Amino acid sequence: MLYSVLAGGKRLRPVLVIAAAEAVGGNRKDVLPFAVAAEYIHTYTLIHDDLPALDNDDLRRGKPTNHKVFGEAIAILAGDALLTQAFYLMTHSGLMGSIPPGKLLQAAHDMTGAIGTSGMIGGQVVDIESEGKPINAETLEYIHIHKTGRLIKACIRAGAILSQAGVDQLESLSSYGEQIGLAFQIVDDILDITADQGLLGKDIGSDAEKEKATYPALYGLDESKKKAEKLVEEGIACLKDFGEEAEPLRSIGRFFTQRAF
Ligand code: GRG
Repeated sequence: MLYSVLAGGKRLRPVLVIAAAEAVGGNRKDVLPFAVAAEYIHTYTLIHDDLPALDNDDLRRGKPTNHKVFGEAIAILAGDALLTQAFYLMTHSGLMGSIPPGKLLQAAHDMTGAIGTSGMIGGQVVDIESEGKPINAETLEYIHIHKTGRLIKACIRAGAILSQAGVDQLESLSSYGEQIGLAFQIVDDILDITADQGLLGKDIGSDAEKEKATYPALYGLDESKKKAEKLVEEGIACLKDFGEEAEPLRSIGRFFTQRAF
């Protein structure tokens, strides 16, 4: 568990929890355990996604994948344990004493929906079942929104919910999260083709090798880039009623399309 969590990574999901909390007047210290839980959930998906039965990748966060170092059995258990530990943290009212328990429950419940069968796992299942098959734009969008976008959106919603965002604020932040979440996976597809492997820290070219459903495969690189940029623009526009306090969210959105890793 420590090996994969401490291997590095951009920490985007916990940063989004914190940035969303601060955008609605919350405090980063108050939401920190929940933010850590988001990173645990994300790291679990990476460990499992890299397993031989799934993507069978050798490199992650610039290091050999978890199963390459510890074997498959321990990698499976490390992922399971990170997911379990995430729920331990998300519901830990002792560590988040300033947050009303009802808000903790709401954010944890929301997160559960985002990463379960009708969220991330659902997207991952359709992704696996689509390998090597021609798919349409609608199915591709479903895969990307669910396997990647839902967790990103849930992190933003969690920061806002825990910091007692108003209904309109939560609505705007959710829309922002939907747009940038989809953009993030489109850019991930692009980087699998164009990135420098050393900088990216994971295997490149693996999507094409596995005949994965990707935006570049369906639309080409240029059109995919345009789509991601448009989504980020639209996402940032959802923050129009926020002031300076949402500037980190706007910058993160821009980073999603400008990133090289
Ligand atoms: C349940 C067997 C089983 C497997 C689960 C849920 C799952 C596997 C996979 C989720 C889908 C997934 C891994 C999507 C990829 C999301 C993505 C783009 C990850 C890379 O995120 P970055 O770039 O990574 O933020 P770092 O390393 O920077 O944190």
